[in-house]
Amino acid sequence: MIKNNIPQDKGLDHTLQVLKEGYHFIMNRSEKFDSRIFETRLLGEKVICLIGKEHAGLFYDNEKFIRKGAAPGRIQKTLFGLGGVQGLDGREHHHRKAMFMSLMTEDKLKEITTMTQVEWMNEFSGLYQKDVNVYEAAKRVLTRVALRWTGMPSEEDDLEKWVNELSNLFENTAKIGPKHWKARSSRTKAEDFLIEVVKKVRDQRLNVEKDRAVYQFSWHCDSQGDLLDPHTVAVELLNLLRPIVAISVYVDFMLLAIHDFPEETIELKNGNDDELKYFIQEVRRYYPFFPFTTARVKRDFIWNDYRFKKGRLTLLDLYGTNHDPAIWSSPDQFYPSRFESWQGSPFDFIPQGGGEFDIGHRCAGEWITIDILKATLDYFINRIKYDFPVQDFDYSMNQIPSLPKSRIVISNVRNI
Ligand code: HEM
Ligand code: MYR
Repeated sequence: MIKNNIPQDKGLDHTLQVLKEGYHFIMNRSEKFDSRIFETRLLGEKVICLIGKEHAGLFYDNEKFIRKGAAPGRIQKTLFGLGGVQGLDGREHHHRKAMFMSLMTEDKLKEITTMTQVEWMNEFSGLYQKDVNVYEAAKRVLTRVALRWTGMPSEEDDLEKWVNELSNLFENTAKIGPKHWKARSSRTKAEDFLIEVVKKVRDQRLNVEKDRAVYQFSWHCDSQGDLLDPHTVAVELLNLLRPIVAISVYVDFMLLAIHDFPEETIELKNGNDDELKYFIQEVRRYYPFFPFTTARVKRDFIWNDYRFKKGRLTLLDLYGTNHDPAIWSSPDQFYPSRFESWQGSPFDFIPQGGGEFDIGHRCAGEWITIDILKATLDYFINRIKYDFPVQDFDYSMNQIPSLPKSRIVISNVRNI
């Protein structure tokens, strides 16, 4: 029997509730309807919301969902860029995704770990005894890492400019009014600069190492064998530069966890690799960052007796799935050891999306994120000592992305 009765969130439009309820919007309704699937209305259209492991498995079925036209226009024009990998499907997506995944070799990951260690040491040399805003420091450190690792031509004098343009893209994408427009202007400026870089690489006015992303992307051919247009290369280079800097949000929450759960840091002393990893995984599970991801129904289908209509916008709740009590015992407790027994399913722990890397839209930078955080955690636990002065450690659940209000300030920094 076909039910066709996906629970309906009554009312004309719930966009304002998303702004009010933030990371809890989907969870709140899922609890109210006692259902991991329900339908609501956002930005003037019907939207299906999904939460949990089984529903994540459905969402990442390429036969059932596509990404074309799925991301809201304002997110595309700021965070993602137009023509990038996030909006591609099928063969075109697999080919473009391979361009990203070819950079994620063991050697390249080791290199980014070393770069992170070096840049934290550079950032802190000379700053001893002073107060440090960890979020701002992380953005500088990771901007240097991002520029160096991708092979971007840049001078230390340009650093502040890059920090600002790249941060605007993820800090202000979900804002409304002037901040959102600031993000749009940063995208235009960054893309224009990168288009010139690509042109210079192609006509050999700029020499870049061949194994760097700037070179690889500039000479990448699409599935028809044609070079990508320079704008698309710029968008994809920003899909590396921007999120590497965005890891600063996790760095900040990691420091908050060090402050709030000191008993969980004891095992981290002297860098036991597994313990570092469990702590980082728990930071990525526990704290809010990327709220949900979007797709559209590819063609009419029926699943578990529910009717899905071609074209329907569908949201998968990433934060909610990471806090689903059916998957995680005491989900609101910070407990890194839970990852000792985690089975590694692609659908239950999805802070950076789920499913597969190569043929799905799972985050291309998940390994980089883990390695950068591991090097950073080791640095903050085993290389330096510091105090946490009085500050507001609270964070909001309806600011997207969320951040500790004080941005985490540390003082009296000294080497161990
Ligand atoms: C995709 C989150 C870091 C590159 C995604 C998706 C999410 C995400 C939620 C979409 C998954 C989906 O729609 O199914 C994050 C978070 C990060 C992060 C929270 C922490 C800062 C990175 C890094 C890189 C990166 C460091 C690159 C170095 C990408 C790319 C995609 C992507 C290229 C598009 C993949 C595709 O469409 O196939 N990320 N990401 N991300 N991410 Fe990340
Ligand atoms: C990145 O830069 O790609 C990494 C993380 C950025 C997170 C920014 C949070 C805003 C997400 C808005 C909702 C997206 C709906 C498709």
